[in-house]
Amino acid sequence: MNVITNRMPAEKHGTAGSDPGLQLERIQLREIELPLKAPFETSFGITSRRRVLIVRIFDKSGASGYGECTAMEEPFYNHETIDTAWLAIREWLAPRLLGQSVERAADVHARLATNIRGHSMAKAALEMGAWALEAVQLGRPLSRHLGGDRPGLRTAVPTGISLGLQATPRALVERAQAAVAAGYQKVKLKIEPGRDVAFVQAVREAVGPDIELMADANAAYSLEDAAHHAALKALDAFDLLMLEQPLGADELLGLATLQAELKTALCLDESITDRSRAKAMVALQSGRIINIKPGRVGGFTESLAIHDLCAAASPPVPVWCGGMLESGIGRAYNVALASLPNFSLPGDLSPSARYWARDVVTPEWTMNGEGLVPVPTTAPGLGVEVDTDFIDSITTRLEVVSKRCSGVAVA
Ligand code: OSB
Ligand code: MG
Repeated sequence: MNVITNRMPAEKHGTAGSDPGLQLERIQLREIELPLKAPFETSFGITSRRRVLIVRIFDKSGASGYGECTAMEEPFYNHETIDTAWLAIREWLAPRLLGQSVERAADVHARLATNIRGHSMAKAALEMGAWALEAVQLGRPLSRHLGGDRPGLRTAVPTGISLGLQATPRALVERAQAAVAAGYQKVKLKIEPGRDVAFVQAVREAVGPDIELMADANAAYSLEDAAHHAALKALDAFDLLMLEQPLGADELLGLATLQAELKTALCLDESITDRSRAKAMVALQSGRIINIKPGRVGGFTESLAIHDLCAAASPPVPVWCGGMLESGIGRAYNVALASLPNFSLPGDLSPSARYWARDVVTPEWTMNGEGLVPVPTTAPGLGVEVDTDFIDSITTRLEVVSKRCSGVAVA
């Protein structure tokens, strides 16, 4: 059997008495099960309950930061799953951090990315947990720790809603009207071949021309299929704010062809796996807007890089923060990220009550009648408390990886 010793990034040697860094000691992995209030259907499948991987990173003093892995149960949105993420964290990623001299949360991405390919959602769970822990150590709210001294940080973030596929245009229209009445600033409609033009048309006619409407195909169309191509072109008539990920994640050239044919801006989600893909989108004109999901791109450091390169592009590329049906823990990261200034379009940041009978944080995430979600700007760390009794009661798997050894416990 060949055993390859993986090269780790070079250690940074501080001088005696210098900053001791994060001092990461122990990582707890926990799987919880949360039933959705209503099933959520996209072109790749139906989700009725979430199995969510929550990580908790402890430092030497016992302070901790939570992180949420956005990988789903099956490799339908992307190739990762909760189980591949669990394996990657335990076997390859946690050993890169525990007992190692990690100075800053901003260094964690490079430490996890060097010579370990892929597994971005697994990396992101740890990386964002490290940012949260560092925010706790410094006594700062996560959003302000992340935003630093950038001008224009938001105190509330505008949100839209992502509506799953429905059986009939009528059912979709009812949900869209309810969303508009609730104050959501944008309505996103999931589409797939066969449930597209008539559905979008019905909603546009029902809500009128002033509502920000968009569609998300989750990569379900191919330009090689004439009927698909015709449907995508027909969507151009409905004055959509954007059309999200019509083609496959790797189809940057096909997306550029399609973008040249449409008035509607294309927005990329699955395609943007890191900053180099964002640069390629801009250079190839494969889209004009980016949905940043910090989990998909490996965490906050990469999200900040994409945010900044989009702001510096000419013309600037607007970005917004997507969602992955996160629990209230993951939502804290998305809300903090969306408080950055170039998040100029409403995100998919619905309040807790849209997804869950009971969320895992207190207070739960709320939205006001203008579609605004308040950003916690005073309490250190996430700005919400994790309801530990509740997450204990819905935990189905627990494992601790520590500096010296790893142990398994089943709740
Ligand atoms: O493509 O944006 C997507 C949910 C799961 C997987 C992919 C997507 C979505 C959503 C839901 O659209 C957004 C939300 O969390 O409300
Ligand atoms: Mg999407």
